[in-house]
Amino acid sequence: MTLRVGVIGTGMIGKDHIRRLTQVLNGVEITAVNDIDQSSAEDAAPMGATVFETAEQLIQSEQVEAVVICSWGGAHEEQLLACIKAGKPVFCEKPMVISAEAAIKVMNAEVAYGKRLVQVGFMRRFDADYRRLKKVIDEGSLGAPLMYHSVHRNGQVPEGLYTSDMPLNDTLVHDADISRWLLSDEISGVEVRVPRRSTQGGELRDPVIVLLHMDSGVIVDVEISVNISYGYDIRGEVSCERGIAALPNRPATIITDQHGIRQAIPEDWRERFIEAYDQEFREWISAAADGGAIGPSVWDGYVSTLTADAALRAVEKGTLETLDLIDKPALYQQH
Ligand code: NAD
Ligand code: ISE
Repeated sequence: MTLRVGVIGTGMIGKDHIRRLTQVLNGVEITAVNDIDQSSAEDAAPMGATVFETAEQLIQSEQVEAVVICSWGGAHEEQLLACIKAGKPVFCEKPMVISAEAAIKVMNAEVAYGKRLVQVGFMRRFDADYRRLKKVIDEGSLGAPLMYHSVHRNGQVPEGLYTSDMPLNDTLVHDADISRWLLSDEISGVEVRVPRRSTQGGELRDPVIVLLHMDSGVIVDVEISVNISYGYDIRGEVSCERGIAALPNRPATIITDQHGIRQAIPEDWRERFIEAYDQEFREWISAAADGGAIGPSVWDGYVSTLTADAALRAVEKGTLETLDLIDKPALYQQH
């Protein structure tokens, strides 16, 4: 059976996902696309796909069984609610939404529907290196985790696309989600430290150091540098009671020549996480074909949004800001 998918948002990641859905993965066909920039949608549309004028028309269309949302974060709430209303499985890029109120609206709609339909684009959970790291922690041979060091370095951010808060309201969500998943823990509080500002970042508050306080007492430190020029560099190291487990640097091949001993640096997220995105969609296609979703849920999107909100308060006030989570609905207890 072939899953008929409509893609909303045909910018950088929308195009990359269209490439993997049409050229890499099986069991899926793109039958529809939409973008507020009609010419971008027309350029990106695979042969035979219909270009819809509005996202709502795409979601309602009988040509579309499941939806992939790659529009800007502020547009996700309305599009997610329309997908849930139509009872269609939907993959939504991060950030799921941009306010706690919006996250609760989406959660209430999915809970009322009675079944998971939404998968949030936290692709690190599908990355083979992160999965191996989690297996080591879960096996317990190193003892309990005590600290996690997460480094999130991005080469550059497109000028003018984001506000100065971007490292905290857009980038941090990945580190927040992977920390919760890796450590099987929940975030209870957030602190932010702001060092000397990089001249590479214009108006952006960049870099920042975020401390995530976990329920268990583990502290996660996150370095976010979104304009570090040299490339895309993601690191992670868990310090446990009897040892340390770390992600390898990627790509893993080590070159030795007259210039020294070195590893290449990925240019951006598309290169570093290429296999993780493929796996994320492989698992999504299978779950969506069954009418559901797998992996990162609306609950996970909600907690990451609350973490971003707490980080924004923490940076303004210079305090430790706590997360005030609602009770977790039964729908998300297993996930
Ligand atoms: P982009 O600006 O390149 O593309 C976004 C596209 O969405 C644009 O073409 C824009 O015209 C379109 N759009 C905006 N609002 C719309 C609406 N209401 N309806 C239809 N189309 C709309 O941005 P991008 O880098 O492709 O990012 C898109 C989303 O993906 C963001 O939420 C971003 O945070 C996320 N993202 C995730 C990852 C990841 O690693 N998971 C990587 C990059 C981007
Ligand atoms: C981008 O939006 C992403 O989501 C990438 O995964 C992240 O690493 C990058 O910093 C963001 O700009």
